[in-house]
Amino acid sequence: MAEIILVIGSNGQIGTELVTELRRIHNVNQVVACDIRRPDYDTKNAGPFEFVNVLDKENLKQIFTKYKPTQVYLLAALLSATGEQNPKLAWDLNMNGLLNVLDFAIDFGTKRVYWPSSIAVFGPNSPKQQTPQFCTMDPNTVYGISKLAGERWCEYYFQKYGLDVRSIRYPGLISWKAMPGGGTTDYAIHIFHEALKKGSYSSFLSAETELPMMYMDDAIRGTIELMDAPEDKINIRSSYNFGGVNFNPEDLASEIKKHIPDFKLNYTANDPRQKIADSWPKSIDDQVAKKDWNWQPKFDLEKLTYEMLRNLKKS
Ligand code: AKB
Repeated sequence: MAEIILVIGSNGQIGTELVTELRRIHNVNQVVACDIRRPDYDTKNAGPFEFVNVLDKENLKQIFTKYKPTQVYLLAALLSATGEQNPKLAWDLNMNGLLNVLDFAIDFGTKRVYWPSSIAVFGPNSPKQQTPQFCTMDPNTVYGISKLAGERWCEYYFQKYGLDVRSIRYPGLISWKAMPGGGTTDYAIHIFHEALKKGSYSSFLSAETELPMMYMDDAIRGTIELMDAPEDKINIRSSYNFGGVNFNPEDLASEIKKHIPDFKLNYTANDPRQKIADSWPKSIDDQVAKKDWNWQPKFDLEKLTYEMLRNLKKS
């Protein structure tokens, strides 16, 4: 049976690249981009596009009725920093959006659902180094709380209804095609834009704030590899730890200086995102993903920096 794939939240940082890659792998018309905003490309040439608001059940039902998707990727969410500015909306979108999609996936016989979790599920009492798959989890942002609750719902729907839901705990994702949307790790993208434009950047995270990060090409490849893995290999139905590269703003600046020797990094004090970053892991132990579905990142800090600067210069 031909796959019909819905990508909900298709205009965001991940959606933009995931839709392109899925359309490269499948027939363009098998991948339906869905978002509350019109994309800024010509939808007629690019493939099907639908307006979808995951909180509007009637709208969602119409889309499921029209396409009867075999796979759904649900990416629509409010991230850690914007979530703190509007906690109730973040909870509503991140939680009820997920439950609506899980329910329609069951009603319409969708084979497989992907939903991203995040390193934000960990908190101040989680181990900071090589944070394991299973450990204390006490997230203190509404985003982290919603992701942890969402993980439990995913596992519940798998166990109770047999729905094949798969998930990854993304670290900060570094990309050049679309801007990030209000996360704590966004400094690691802004720094490249400002380095090329102004030769300097003022980081809202302090010099020693080390966080798990990943180049978008790795994240997209890993996501599709997880979705393509045989069902009997998937032992985690909450969400998989997923490791790429770990660095702090100073490490990143040193790497950028190899290409832009005069680059200057300054720091802005007292940004609320610092407290969020301080509660997150510095590195992730992803041996379960490696064992279950052969996860292997390809981009280290050197390669990621080279690719970001090279692509941003061209764009
Ligand atoms: C954020 O910073 O909120 C996201 C994430 C790590 O999930 N990039």
